Amino acid sequence: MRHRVVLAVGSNLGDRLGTLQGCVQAIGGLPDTDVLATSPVYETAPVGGPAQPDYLNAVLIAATGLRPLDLLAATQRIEAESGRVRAERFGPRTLDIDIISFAEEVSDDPVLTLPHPRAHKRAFVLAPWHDIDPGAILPGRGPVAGLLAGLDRGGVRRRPDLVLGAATSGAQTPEARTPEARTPKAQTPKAETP
Ligand code: A4P
Ligand code: MG
Repeated sequence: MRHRVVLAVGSNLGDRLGTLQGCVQAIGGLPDTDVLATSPVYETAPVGGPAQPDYLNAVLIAATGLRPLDLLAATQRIEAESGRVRAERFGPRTLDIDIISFAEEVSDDPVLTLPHPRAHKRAFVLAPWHDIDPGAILPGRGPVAGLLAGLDRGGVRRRPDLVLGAATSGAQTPEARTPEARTPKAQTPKAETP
């Protein structure tokens, strides 16, 4: 059985857009997993932590047959493969993947807290999520539209010039063409099984 999951991705080091595009490909390449939608890309002022560069943030909606902890392990492996070093909590990173929601699950397990314990107060998560699913509900918190209406959206700017493809061979954008850009693996779209 497959579950609908919402993932928030962020990067504020290196080739940010190329890393996020590689992440979309890697999530779509996980066993029994398809990326159903990728949000617009936002450039966002860092929240918390030390002084650090602005982030690119986006949200993915996926369907997966993986169990929650197996999905977490897989996303942490993808983070590590992006060159992420866990130096400092809330510090700069090449790639952060947060599991915002996993079906309707609610859990206060610190290893995997569901929904993500800070998602409801983060415009850099809720704005891109709302773009691709205006009727979304954050389990235990309510409609994303209502949560977003109560937040300050300053410092969260849409970047229409930066586009993530769900299943393409790479985004053709100035940032993706920088020398450090990686060429994401092409992904063959898979039909979703009921
Ligand atoms: N963990 C528990 N629940 C979850 C979940 N739902 N999804 C545990 C993912 N991980 C979860 O995470 C620490 C531990 O959280 C993991 O071992 C996992 O078992 P981490 O990724 O190693 O460390 P972190 O990211 O520094 O800490 P944390 O608490 O995940 O930070 P956040 O909440 O992810 O915040 N500002 C802007 N503008 N954009 C950003 O993307 N991101 C952060 C990081 C701070 N400021 C930001 C942004
Ligand atoms: Mg994190």
